[in-house]
Amino acid sequence: SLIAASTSAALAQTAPMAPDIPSKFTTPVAAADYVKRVVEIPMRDGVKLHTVIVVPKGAKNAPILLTRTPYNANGRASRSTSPRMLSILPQGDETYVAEGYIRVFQDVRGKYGSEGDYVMTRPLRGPLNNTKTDHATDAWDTIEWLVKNVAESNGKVGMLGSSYEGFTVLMALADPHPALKVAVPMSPMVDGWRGDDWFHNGAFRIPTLPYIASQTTVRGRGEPLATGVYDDYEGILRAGSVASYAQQFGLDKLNFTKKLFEHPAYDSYWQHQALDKVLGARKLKVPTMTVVGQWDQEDIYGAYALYEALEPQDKDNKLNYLVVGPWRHSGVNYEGSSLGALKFTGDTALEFRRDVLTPFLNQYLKDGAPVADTPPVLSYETGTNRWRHLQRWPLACASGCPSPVKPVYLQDGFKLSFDGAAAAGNAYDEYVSDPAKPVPFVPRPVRMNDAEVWKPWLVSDQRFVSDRPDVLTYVSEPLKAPLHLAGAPVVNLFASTSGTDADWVVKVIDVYPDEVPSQPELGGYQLPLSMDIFRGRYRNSLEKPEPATADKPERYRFALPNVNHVIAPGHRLMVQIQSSWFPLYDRNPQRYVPNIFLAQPGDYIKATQRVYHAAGMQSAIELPIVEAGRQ
Ligand code: PG9
Repeated sequence: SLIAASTSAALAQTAPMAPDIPSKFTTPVAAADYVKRVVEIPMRDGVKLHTVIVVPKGAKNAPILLTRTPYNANGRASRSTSPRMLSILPQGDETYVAEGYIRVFQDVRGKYGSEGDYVMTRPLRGPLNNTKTDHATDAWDTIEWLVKNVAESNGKVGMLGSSYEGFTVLMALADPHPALKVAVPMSPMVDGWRGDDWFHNGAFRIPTLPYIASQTTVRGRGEPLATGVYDDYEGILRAGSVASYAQQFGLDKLNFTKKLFEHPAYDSYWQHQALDKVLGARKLKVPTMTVVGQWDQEDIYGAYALYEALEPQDKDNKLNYLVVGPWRHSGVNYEGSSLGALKFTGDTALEFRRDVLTPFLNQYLKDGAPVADTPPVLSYETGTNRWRHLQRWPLACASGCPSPVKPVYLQDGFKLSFDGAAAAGNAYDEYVSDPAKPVPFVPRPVRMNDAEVWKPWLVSDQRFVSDRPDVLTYVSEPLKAPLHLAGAPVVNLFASTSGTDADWVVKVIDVYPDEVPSQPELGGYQLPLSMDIFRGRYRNSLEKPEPATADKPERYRFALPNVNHVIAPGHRLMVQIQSSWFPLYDRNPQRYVPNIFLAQPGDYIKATQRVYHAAGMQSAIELPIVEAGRQ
């Protein structure tokens, strides 16, 4: 036949042994709907920063959205190899990219394609930085270059990004270029000691160490630690201390590890870097929408602290906005219809990006765009699962909020009650905290690299520890009416230790009814609403630690993370208390040593902890309860 003849003719022209890899080959590409330019932008000190600019084809007078990253600008702008701009950019960009934005990613100084030295979360020029450059100047110089050199731009720039990329947004706000018209820091790192990435209230977060390995061993992406132990609980415990774990992988030789080990307390090194304080003391000129997830497992502290610090400058509600979704860390940029066992009323992250974020960006960046209807605070109220448009945050606090706080007291018999009179019975409950058997933060085996465990861990069912002998569990009667919490619970603990230092982990939990017909696996679920750790040595001063006196009850007072949740009737309120949370946090040796990073094996001792519920020593959690009708 004709086909057979032409096939064999064609075959005959290609010798069987003709090499199959040509010396040169270019794959024909379908016409892309964008143009990608890669440029090296010079900073004021001559250092060039590697920058990827993606322009929609045919764009004119288009606004620019800039993200400054330590995570590889080339990679951030090539999610796939598609001819479509929406497909090559990150999933979270989709809603606004569809509106014709120019998208720019830039490697920060010293990372990936950029020249210069990398300094982890480089401090602003000032007491900790005596050079002429920082992230504020680098953002300034970059924006200056972009508006002058990107011919398709309308001269207006917005910055957005999550986590470290949110931190670089805040840095640009320290001295913003006049073309920077809007800023959206998402899950930003604000204070590495108080409650974001490195420490929480002085307790060290061990995942910092592999992060240091991935970020500071090489200019590109470092190798994961080859631990050789499947269960990180076992591997980290066996090392004996954080210092010896770091030594095992040579991380003690890296400067950022040294800086951490030299600054265990909240000294001037940390205070000067706290961006809520730094930015609160400067004039806020750029409309800023700070975004965070209620269950942000990496940066749960900073967004609220920043909002609070900036709010006094925004009497007219025109500059300082807060958005809280039912999300994990950076969850705003992904699919948001569920988190762990929790299911919401649709893709909450997409709803926010489409209905609130995009109109907000458009208002400030697109020529002639309408004013967006942006509420001062947008918060997803979990439990009832509804977005709430609010005038302020929080709704309940010790003073100056629509509702006051209301203490719930720990009572004898492991009860919780709003009645503050100490019930007859034991003056305290006690447990033995053994550093050789720390309480795990998720069920073992603990795989710190398992993203499926890490991302939703802040909503994980707490039943796996509630009956451990070293966890105190207090629970209320089933609620008769809904209980709406909207703010930060404050722990007010009267407690003693037989050692000379102790950690206190406190959890506020919503206990589901015995059966939940609509989602049976939630029957009896212990849903953490707000939980954190406090290193006892800092009870009187975060800067100057002090040993505890063995067996003497003392007051430990600290705020837990913010929550906006309604506990439904029939559910019960629970509080759990324990003295370790491993291996997310390093163990407190429980014998006071000046620097826990340098603790020796013999310093780790068992201690008997007592939590008091006696007259004059009534341990309580001050709850931000919204009184009916007071929003
Ligand atoms: N949480 C990460 C981080 C932020 C800032 C400093 C260091 C780490 C992040 O996700 O980028």
